[in-house]
Amino acid sequence: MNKSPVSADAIRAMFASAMSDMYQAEAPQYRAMKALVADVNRQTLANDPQLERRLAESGELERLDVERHGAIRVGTAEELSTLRRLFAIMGMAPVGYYDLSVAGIPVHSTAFRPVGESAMRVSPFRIFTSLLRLDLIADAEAREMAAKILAQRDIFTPRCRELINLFERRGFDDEEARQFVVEAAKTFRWNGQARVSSAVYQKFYATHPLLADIVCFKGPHINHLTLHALDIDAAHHAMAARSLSPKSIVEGPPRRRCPILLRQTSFKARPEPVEFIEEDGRRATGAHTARFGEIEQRGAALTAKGRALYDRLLAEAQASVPLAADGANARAYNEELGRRFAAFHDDYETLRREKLAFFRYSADPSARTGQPAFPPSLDDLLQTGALRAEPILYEDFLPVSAAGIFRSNLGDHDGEEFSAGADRRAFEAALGAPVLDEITIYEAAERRSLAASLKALGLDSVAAL
Ligand code: OOG
Ligand code: NI
Repeated sequence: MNKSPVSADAIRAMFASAMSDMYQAEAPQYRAMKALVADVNRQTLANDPQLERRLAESGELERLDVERHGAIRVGTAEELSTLRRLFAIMGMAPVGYYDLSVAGIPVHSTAFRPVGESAMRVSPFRIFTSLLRLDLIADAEAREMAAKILAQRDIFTPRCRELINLFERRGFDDEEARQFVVEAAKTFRWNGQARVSSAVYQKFYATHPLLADIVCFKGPHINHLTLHALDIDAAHHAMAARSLSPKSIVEGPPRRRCPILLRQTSFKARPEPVEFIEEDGRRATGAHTARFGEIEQRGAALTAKGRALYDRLLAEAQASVPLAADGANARAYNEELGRRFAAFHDDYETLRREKLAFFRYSADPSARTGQPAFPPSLDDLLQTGALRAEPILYEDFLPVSAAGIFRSNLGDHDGEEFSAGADRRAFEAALGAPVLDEITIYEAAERRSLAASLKALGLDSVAAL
């Protein structure tokens, strides 16, 4: 019996807030970015009273400043599966499988996130979680050393493990829920004391910078938190103006009237002091570059058909104007992206009709005038205003964008080509559970909203669905 008087959603909200406080204290750059994003959001609202009204009505205004996601990277199956149990307590389930090997990054990932509109409204916090793929590391010596070092660490506090077990047996009381949030957050804190010598760090770093980041420390430090920018292009410019050294581009689709999927950008990680334990027991100081801050802006979730079109247009833009490593041709890239995406309809009605995006339907029974045809078609009902369709927001991630975010924080390491491809089965075996399929979630939300709306209108089905 779960005796928890504290809901999973409430625990997640507390956890998100604890992570925000912790990261702001640890990373002053992030604190500066948070202030900047709040400024730019305020400015955007001041210029657009209609937007402000809409956000106020939906309750979105009050939570504008809360973090939307964070990211961590772990080294072993045991770490990943324990995280699954930890995040389940906060109502976060693994959604999506992201293969980053195609971009020369030796990890695969999922996002632990709330599922369902009301959960999302209470707290939209997600954790993008990557698992190291030692099978992609060619250097056998580095691979074996990494496996050995990882096997010797426990990233969770003993109390955190106790609380996870306790919750699974009988749920939490208020005090236990509060303690759990504190202990869970400790898993992701920064620890500048490496567990290895500078020579070992260097060896891993030369093999792949991510290997050094994942293996050399006591735990999977949170590497960024992400805020919602109402106008991501404005916030991106403002970062540069306040010398937060942003990435050269905003990842994802171009700016549009009807936003789709996810646009995101970040300021780049800076070197931070760390301490190594040398072979002779002495301490040596060095630096490690890992932690940054990110902003995001979300749009409509796409159907498989819409997503295929998105993937194709993006790949075409990237092939015809490859972005230089230093971003010097960012303007040309953005222009090309805009040109390519002219082929992606930019009005919701066409996106809906062409089944490129998912929509949430709602009913207004008072708007049903007459009955032109029976059963009426979906279009009839939308035209009379008896039905309304709003795009469903995309709550997941994009592997190409994620790779771009990873890459901007890996120094000048050249991405290599891995011959082995995605390995979802191995990821799920490590996780100890299947990942949920995001398209299925959006499809179900659309179908449920339509069924409920038709019921409210006294119709069982509509013609020509
Ligand atoms: C994760 C990068 C991916 C996103 O927003 O796409 C990500 C990482 O650097 O560990 O967070
Ligand atoms: Ni991110």
